[in-house]
Amino acid sequence: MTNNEMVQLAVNTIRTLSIDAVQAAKSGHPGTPMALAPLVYTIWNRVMDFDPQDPIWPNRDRFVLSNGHASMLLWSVLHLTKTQAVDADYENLGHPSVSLDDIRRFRQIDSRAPGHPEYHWVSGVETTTGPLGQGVATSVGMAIAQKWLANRYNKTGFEIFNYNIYAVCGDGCMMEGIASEAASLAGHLALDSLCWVWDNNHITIEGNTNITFTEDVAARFLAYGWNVLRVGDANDIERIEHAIALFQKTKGRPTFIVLDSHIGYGSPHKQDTPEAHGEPLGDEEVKLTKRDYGWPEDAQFLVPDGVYDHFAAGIGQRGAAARQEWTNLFRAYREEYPDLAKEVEQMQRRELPAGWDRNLPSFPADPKGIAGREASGKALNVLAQNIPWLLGGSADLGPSNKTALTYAGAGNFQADTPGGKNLHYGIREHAMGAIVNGLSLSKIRGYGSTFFIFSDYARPAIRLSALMELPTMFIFTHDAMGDGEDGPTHQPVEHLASFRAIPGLVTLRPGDANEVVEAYRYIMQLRHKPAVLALSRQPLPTLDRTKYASAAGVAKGAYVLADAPDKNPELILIASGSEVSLAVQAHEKLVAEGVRSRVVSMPSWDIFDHQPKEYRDSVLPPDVKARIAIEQASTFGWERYVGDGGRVIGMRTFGASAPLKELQRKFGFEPDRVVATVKELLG
Ligand SMILES: Cc1ncc(C[n+]2csc(CCOP(=O)(O)OP(=O)(O)O)c2C)c(N)n1
Ligand SMILES: [Mg+2]
Repeated sequence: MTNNEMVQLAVNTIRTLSIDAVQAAKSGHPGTPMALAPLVYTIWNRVMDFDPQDPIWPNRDRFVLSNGHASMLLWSVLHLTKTQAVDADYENLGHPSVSLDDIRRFRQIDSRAPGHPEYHWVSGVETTTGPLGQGVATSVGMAIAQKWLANRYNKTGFEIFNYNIYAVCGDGCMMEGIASEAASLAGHLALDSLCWVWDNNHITIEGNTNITFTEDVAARFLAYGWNVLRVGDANDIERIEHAIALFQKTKGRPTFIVLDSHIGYGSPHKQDTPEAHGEPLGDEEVKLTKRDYGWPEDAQFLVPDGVYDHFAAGIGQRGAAARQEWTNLFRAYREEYPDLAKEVEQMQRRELPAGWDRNLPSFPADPKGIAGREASGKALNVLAQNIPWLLGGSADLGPSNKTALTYAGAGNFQADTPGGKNLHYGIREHAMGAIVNGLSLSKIRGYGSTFFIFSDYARPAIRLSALMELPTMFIFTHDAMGDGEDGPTHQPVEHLASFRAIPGLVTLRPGDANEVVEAYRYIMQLRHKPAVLALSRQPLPTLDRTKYASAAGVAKGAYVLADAPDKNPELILIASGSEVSLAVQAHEKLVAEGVRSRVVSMPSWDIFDHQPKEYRDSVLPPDVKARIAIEQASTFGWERYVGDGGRVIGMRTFGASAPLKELQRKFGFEPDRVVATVKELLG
């Protein structure tokens, strides 16, 4: 067999595994794997420095399949390269990530070949994709990380981080706004380790793209400042390789490759049709297609002799050599730069450096107090100095969010200053969310920030953070009616409820400056969970912690802040954020009137729900039924804590444009109103 024949055999193995898997599952997307098999073959077997024996080696090239519906492309190459499985503790499990059996059970329960690529479920998947556009946007975060890591850790003679990021995407990704946001920023930042390949097949689900998508995509990317290349035939492996070689030589710009392809390539009746996108070909068509490929018509899940060896001789050997070379380099690096080497190692395992929480502020009691966002800025500036790889920024609201790192040397991340720790995402919240994910997937402790109301624009990426179990951080300020005169367009109502509904996401709404600090202390120790912080715009009284309980209770999600004199309450006021001090004010009045009241500060439902029952019952004794929750947000969900007999003082409508004081009066967030509700409740 000639080498060309071997290459064709390998490409057709990817195609037929994809076809057979979709056919067996009776669902899935065969057409794009059939078209892009040569591309993925080329990137994996000829280009990428990726060692299948160690899929988490830090300087590996990254591959992102943004058109995640074509997941069979990934399952095929992960299988054919015998990529190994690793667990959440980064241990190699000594067996393949995707077995042929997994592929036979494509899209079935527990198979490591699920419908779409899932990070954390299948080793070798660099990011979860499926929601179109997320993958390419995440790849921009990976490319920012590459620049930052190279700047900090590379030294003369020690290129510790010089990897490239390859992202493959389809028309859907190109249509989604998030991709435009991310591409615009990538061009501005001159991210030349980034290469996107657009599968220009003119087909989406509803038909030919002449019904929806007729813009000049290449011109758009030229305008973004990208290096734009075109390969006119997706089957031309030499041209693909050549285009990628041009990418590798291009400095100062990311590269965009337009790849003209035929969806369902080789299928006599389905090629170039929308049916090839998301339906099995059907038994007859499968046979005809295999005949076209010169494949045995009745063979299923066939990996012909020599194909595994062919991948072992390509990516296998190249990846192993690259990793070995890097490992030797890193050993020498550790001798010369032990501190930096230690950082790299800690970061890889998502550990914190010694002394990460030293100098965190503690705020004295102060009735005038300090805004949540102000306290956050102080804590963040301390943490960013203690944790070198903690970095991030805001979507153009830094001065309001107080996320700017202002200490000497923090710097701005720009094309010519890639060591800066202040990222400027621009007004691109959705891309920001994905970029934070990309940073985190690169083991940087990344954060993003905007007003809480605009978290809506980032939610799909935050949801993926939770699905991927990434320790990302989203710092949202102007968390409630504090935005006052800006009115209902700027006042979040349903946002807390919606974040609380995302599985695995930690939502925290601290009640005063010391709770803000404790929230950060908690979040920084998370290794596999994202966190959302909702912080006040306006000053909140700093509670006297000699009189009330310590803010360290934040780590339990909810805690008894102020209690009835005999610790035997007849009434419980539960509050978060700006309503904690309101509850305390009402509590003081009630206690003075002889009501046995307790105040529970509840910054996080999620954390509280994970405490042992004993603790939960000690905070909210089951026999105390008179409970009132107070929160300047949708009342949705509070029944679970106040029960049938309780009340919720919250929002049942949108807010309004007025000074905060008037809004507090209009919507009932005043001590007297709380007291009146208590009296009504206690009869
Ligand atoms: C955000 C988002 N919207 C909609 C979908 C549903 N969807 C999956 S694939 C697809 C069509 C994608 O067309 P294209 O990217 O051109 O992929 P091709 O069929 O060419 O592979 C759609 C609408 C999705 N996965 N994500
Ligand atoms: Mg398409």
